[in-house]
Amino acid sequence: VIKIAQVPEGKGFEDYQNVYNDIAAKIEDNLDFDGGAGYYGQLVRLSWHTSGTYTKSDNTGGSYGGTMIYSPESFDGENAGLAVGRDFLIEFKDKYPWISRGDLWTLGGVVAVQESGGPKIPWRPGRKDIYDRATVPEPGKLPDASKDGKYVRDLFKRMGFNDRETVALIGAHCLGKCHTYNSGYDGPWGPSFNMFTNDFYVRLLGGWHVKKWDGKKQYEDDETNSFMMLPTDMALKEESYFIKYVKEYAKDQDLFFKDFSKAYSTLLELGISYPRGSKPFIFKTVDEQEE
Ligand code: CCH
Repeated sequence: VIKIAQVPEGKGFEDYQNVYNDIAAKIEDNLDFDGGAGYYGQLVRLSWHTSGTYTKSDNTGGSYGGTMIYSPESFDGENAGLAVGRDFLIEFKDKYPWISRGDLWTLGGVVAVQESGGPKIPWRPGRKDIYDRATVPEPGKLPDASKDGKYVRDLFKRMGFNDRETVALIGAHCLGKCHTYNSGYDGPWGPSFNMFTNDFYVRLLGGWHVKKWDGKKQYEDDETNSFMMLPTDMALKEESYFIKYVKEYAKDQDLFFKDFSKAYSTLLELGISYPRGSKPFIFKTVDEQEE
């Protein structure tokens, strides 16, 4: 499958900045959502799950076709709860009918990262809605949080990411929460779950024990018993090929921001062919536009 970026006729930076601003305003109007997490985590997870089905070896999956509304991808257990993010964004598909689902869902993630205090995420438009069921990825492409480090390493390698990029991407767990009704896991990774920071790595290096409960195996922090880590998060600390990056990012938020920006930008574009020399957009935050 060749997935060539095609920007709708006559659309440019300002048009997409307008969509960005509308999404940002709606996030701002709903800061109380999910116990104060807002929509940041939900939108970043949506952008990642629409992109993370990618397989480099056969160029299948990825964000291009906006296929998550179709079965079996829509029923993938790992996508449980993401209709919330898709529904949040759908009014912008009505207001801006020229935007594709893939562009809207990935742009939502960019807005969420930037507006919660994260780095600038270079982003390019041109994904096209695909109605062909043959292009809808099968479940099993997105990670299962009960697994170990080798599994995480192999899964991200399937998308074309190295160990450094893998660790950088999972730092997005600074945002949002786990919900028993979605995944069986419960709680936020830390107290600042509506702010994009390097806090995930700082906390991961602290003390953790297995949570005593009836639910799935997860970890809770020794200090307060109120924050969580998934088994796959803990694996970043257990494996020598991952922990060096955890330590670097815990020490140096600027480095994390730089590496996250590059890897996340790449994630959102996996499998898409862009015209030679096409320049990504760097959107202004709401704050920058008010200055
Ligand atoms: Fe994640 N993530 N993620 N994750 N994730 C969950 C929630 C979020 C894994 C498992 C889970 C990335 C990598 C991994 C977010 C962003 C990213 C949940 C809870 C599970 C389980 C879902 C629920 O219950 O609602 C596993 C396993 C991996 C890799 O090993 C990557 C990469 C990213 C982004 C770049 C965000 C944000 C959330 C919070 C969602 C919310 O609703 O607040």
